[in-house]
Amino acid sequence: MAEMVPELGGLFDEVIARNPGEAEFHQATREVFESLGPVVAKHPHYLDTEVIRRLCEPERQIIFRVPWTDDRGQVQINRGFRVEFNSALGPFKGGLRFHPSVYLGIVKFLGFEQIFKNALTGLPIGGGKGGADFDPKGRSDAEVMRFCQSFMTELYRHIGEYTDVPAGDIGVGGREIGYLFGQYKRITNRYESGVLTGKGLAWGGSQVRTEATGYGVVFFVREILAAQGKSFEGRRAVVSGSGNVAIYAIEKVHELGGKVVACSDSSGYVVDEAGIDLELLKEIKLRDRGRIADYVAARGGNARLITGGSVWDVPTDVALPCATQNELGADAARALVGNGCRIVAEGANMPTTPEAIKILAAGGVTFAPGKAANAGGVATSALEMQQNASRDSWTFAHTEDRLSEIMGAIHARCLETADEYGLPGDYVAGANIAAFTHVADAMLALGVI
Ligand code: NDP
Ligand code: 2IT
Repeated sequence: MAEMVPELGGLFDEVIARNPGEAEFHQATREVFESLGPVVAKHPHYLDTEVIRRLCEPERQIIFRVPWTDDRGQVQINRGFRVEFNSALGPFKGGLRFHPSVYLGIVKFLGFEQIFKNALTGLPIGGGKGGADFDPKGRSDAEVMRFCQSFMTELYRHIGEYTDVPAGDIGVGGREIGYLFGQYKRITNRYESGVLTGKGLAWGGSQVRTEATGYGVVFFVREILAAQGKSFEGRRAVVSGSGNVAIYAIEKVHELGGKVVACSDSSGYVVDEAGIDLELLKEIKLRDRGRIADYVAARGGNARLITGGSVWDVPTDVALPCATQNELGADAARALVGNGCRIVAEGANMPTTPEAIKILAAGGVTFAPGKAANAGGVATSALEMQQNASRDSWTFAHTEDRLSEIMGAIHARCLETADEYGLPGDYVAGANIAAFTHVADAMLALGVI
């Protein structure tokens, strides 16, 4: 990664001063600022017009109380968030995260990343993110439903198909989107399908949206491999996490002839040299909402559960971090480089620490940042919005073709932009610069608003 140029250093100091204590937001803005040196050198008007300063300030931030009653009759209070970051390219668009670690700094980092990711898709969507510090683990369906209904009872007034369109993220999948959509429909008395994405196929959802983020990351890696004259055939992969993104990344690696030998959850990781048995993993994780230890118990054979250490200690050609932010640090990067890993592509948002990115680069590893590599999920959300707007529904094959084309186009755009700025093969610079210029040009055209 490049160092930040002095003209941007002052702006970055201001971001830190104006947003104290939001470490993840600082990290995400720093990474973009570090890429923008060559852009402001070539096009100083991006500095003169203060468009960068504007971009760092969300258009609107909503924080609200979410009261609900648990199964024992006890009142619970959580905090809900929606950060509507930038709507220059389209309605605010981005997921909702339900996890105990959620606070404003996490939502802002995710919303900021989302602006650039959504711009890279080439589709008309702005950037936003939301969520709550609610922990769905161990909660009954009825508790999750009451929580979602209370959350939407406040959120509904802020969203709409032309305004802001939430979707899933950590802890928010088809079940939660169903309860949220049901409550929105009830309160507004409108069957407004385009207000949320990630809906079920029977009630306005799109084919491939469930699979899209995981499939998209693997399509992106297929492009990287193709650019190097290689393919997935016979290659080993390690995936972190075992949620929505991880499961469908594993599925697509296997379809393309590779073998995923390890995956994880927050309690440990499993090594299965025969290749992860995806049907079993889906039963445990999607149907039973179980733990990775249950996979090892059911699988038998040589599958091993490891509860200390890191999934990145497992030797691999391709590493796909698909769990959470800052899960792949310096030690993990050194282990990957030492074991001959060639490609790291982020399925999660900002899973690789800045120090780890430097170590990977120095070790000759190709690194694909999340805002490019995991854009397939939100891109397919935009395809869901298209289908809702035209009251149509497309086939799986057609939708997957669109996803594959979009990932190919993002890959090409990153490489072309990196070349244009004299940084060949630098996917971080390519993604940040291509996305920034796209959004900033739209903001400038719309005036000072
Ligand atoms: P899920 O909730 O389906 O799965 C999350 C997985 O990551 C689980 O295996 C979970 O383990 C693990 N995990 C979560 N938090 C932690 C933590 N603090 N430490 C260790 N492991 C953790 O979420 P998704 O698969 O949807 O999201 C995964 C990542 O992908 C996130 O970074 C998300 O922002 C990103 N993403 C998601 C998209 C989507 O369409 N869903 C689109 C683009 C990016 P456990 O169950 O033990 O908590
Ligand atoms: O991080 C992401 O891109 C998502 N969680 C998906 C957002 C969306 O609106 O589909």
